[in-house]
Amino acid sequence: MFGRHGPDRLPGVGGLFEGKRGLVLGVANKRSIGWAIAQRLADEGASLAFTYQGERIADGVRSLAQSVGSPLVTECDVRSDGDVERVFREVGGAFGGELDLLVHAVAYADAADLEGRFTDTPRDRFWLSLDVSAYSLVACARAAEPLMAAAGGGSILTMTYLGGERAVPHYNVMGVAKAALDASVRYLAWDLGPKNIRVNAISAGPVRTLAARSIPGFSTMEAIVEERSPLRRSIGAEDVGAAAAYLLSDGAANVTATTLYVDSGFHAMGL
Ligand code: 0WE
Repeated sequence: MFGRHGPDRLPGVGGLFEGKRGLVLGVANKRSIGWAIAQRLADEGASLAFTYQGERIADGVRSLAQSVGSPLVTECDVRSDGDVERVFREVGGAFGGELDLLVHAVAYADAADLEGRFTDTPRDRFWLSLDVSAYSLVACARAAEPLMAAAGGGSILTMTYLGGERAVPHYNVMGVAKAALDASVRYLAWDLGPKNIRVNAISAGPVRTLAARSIPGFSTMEAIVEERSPLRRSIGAEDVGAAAAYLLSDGAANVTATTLYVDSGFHAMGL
């Protein structure tokens, strides 16, 4: 049998991530970028734990996780230090005290703040967005460090967006959160490098996730990428999955503190 990513493998034989253990945060449904990354890793033999936020999506995430033979699915509200610490204790328990891969695909801003003027962002919702979208990477990296050190090293990957470097209309507070996230990637890479833990980001162009479809003007953004990017095409979650597999693999052994653009080249254009 041949799937999209080549021949199916016998369990335990020959994949790029055979014997690797990973944790994926930020899967909400089958269209999530986190899920596209997870599928790719699982196809190549990784054993993956998952977290979800809120009972509303628990059943959906459990059934996705089950389809790739996950040993652990647990709730995590990344705003809670207690939750993050418990989750990494559970992960350590499931994986013999070691962890190789961490995928952080988490972000949140109040929908109201992705529409109007950035100027109007209230203080509480500004900090909520930075807490969930940026600080959560720091909290997870800190909790992952001993598990990855025990494994002899590891690879951490987060998702960012061009709106953290340039003003993208309506991206607003999420842009500020991504700027903090991008800087966090560099400082975490410096701190964790001596333990052979790499920290990188993928900057994806607009991907048609469920969250994205609720954003007014999303189709217009896709059309702009299709017209003005060097490759003249929009981005699929599977494109992000493939790039993620590279950054998480030993093929990227000397790649850290960097951002890989998966955006059809859009970021390089001036107009
Ligand atoms: O990072 C993102 C969006 C992440 C996101 C999406 C939502 C929708 C539902 C964060 N919070 C929420 N909150 C919700 O209530 N992207 C890179 C996709 C995106 O979102 C935009 C974009 C692009 C691109 C919003 C405005 C303008 C451009």
